[in-house]
Amino acid sequence: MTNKTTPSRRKFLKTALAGAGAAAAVPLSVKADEYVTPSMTVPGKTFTPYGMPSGHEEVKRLLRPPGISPGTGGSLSPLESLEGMITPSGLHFERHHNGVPDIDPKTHKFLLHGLVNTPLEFSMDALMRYPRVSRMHFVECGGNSGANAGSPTPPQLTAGGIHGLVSCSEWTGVQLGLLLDEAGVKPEGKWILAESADAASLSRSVPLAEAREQGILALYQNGERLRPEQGYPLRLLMPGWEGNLNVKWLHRIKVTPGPTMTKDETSKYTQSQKDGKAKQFNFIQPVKSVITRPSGMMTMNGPGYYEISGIAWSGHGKIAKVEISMDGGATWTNAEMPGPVLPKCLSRFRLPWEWDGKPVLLQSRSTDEQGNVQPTRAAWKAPVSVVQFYQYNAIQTWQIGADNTVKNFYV
Ligand SMILES: Nc1nc2c(c(=O)[nH]1)N[C@H]1C(S)=C(S)[C@@H](COP(=O)(O)O)O[C@H]1N2
Ligand SMILES: [Mo]
Repeated sequence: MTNKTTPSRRKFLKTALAGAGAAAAVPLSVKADEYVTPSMTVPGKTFTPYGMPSGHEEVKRLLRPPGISPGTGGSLSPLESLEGMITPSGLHFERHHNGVPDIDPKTHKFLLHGLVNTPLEFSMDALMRYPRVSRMHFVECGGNSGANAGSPTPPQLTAGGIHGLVSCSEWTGVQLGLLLDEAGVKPEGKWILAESADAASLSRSVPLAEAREQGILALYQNGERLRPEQGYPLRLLMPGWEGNLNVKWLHRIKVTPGPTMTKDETSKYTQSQKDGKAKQFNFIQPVKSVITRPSGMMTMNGPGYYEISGIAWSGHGKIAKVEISMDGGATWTNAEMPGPVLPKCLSRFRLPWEWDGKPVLLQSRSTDEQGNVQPTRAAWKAPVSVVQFYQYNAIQTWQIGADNTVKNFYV
């Protein structure tokens, strides 16, 4: 990892941290050479076959109330409590349309058929013998941040409570193109249909060219086999594409002449416009960012030094820059991107900040390598119907009050 700490940042930190009351540390109060902590006086615990977080930590996913059936709904990643760019597997957000199936990898089959020369059937053991690739990518639900789009007044929730339907993992699997080539796609084959083995039988259409180039049949997540919640034992990963078409518990791909027009791409995941028409197949998750620290529902510790930090991402590629505003978008400063900054991956940004205790409207605005810029809420809402909330990527404002509160705010 590169550390691009600039001279100006070092100077800022030196000044900020040297100022009386600015640093968080207190003067040494014990004799350091003689200081014995309680943990030094008793033997430690023994070993466990599978590790868990410290019992002192209580970082959890936020469960959304179930919908029409118990397994319908989701859980959100606690973005405000996480650091870096990778989401721990146990805190990856979940979105299930009919619960988490229990699938035995010994009997699960992946079928590749339709407009191919040789329809193929793969056991999981067979798939495990193919060459693999590892990539770090986010998955974001098309409905993420929808509360900010739909609610006329800003919902008072945490950063994760509003924006937590995004997570990022290292995914390892087999490139879909390899298997499509093995089956031999017929010239009439222009799209694929990917279908799942859960009770929702979720299925989505993807254009063949992109599926072949970008699609990964993911077997591993953060170094271990996929979590059941993320699609064990097999998931289609379309990096940067709308969460919904990253089909979990994948059991077949059919090569088709055109889109199949499934329920998930006709009645849902479309974008209704002001004129009453709906845009279909909005595949790519747009450029976005959110400051996770400080963020909604947090309490400031009064004036002094803070590090502003958050995550930025785009389905179109790498993040080029993130700007920070303290005055609701009137003026902007570039945040630091210490890296790594990878395509279609969460990227961490940081900015050292000395808060004078006065009210602030804190915002981040990201730009991706294709020049897409995060819009204001008003600009995002202008072309779409009032009920539209999919792929909401407007700038998030946190209102910091002189009373130390941090609130969700619309400018
Ligand atoms: N089989 C199946 N695949 C699915 C879903 C589902 O309910 N069933 N949900 C989709 C939706 S809407 C999203 S946003 C992502 C969520 O992935 P995650 O639960 O791993 O975070 O999976 C997609 N793939
Ligand atoms: Mo989703």
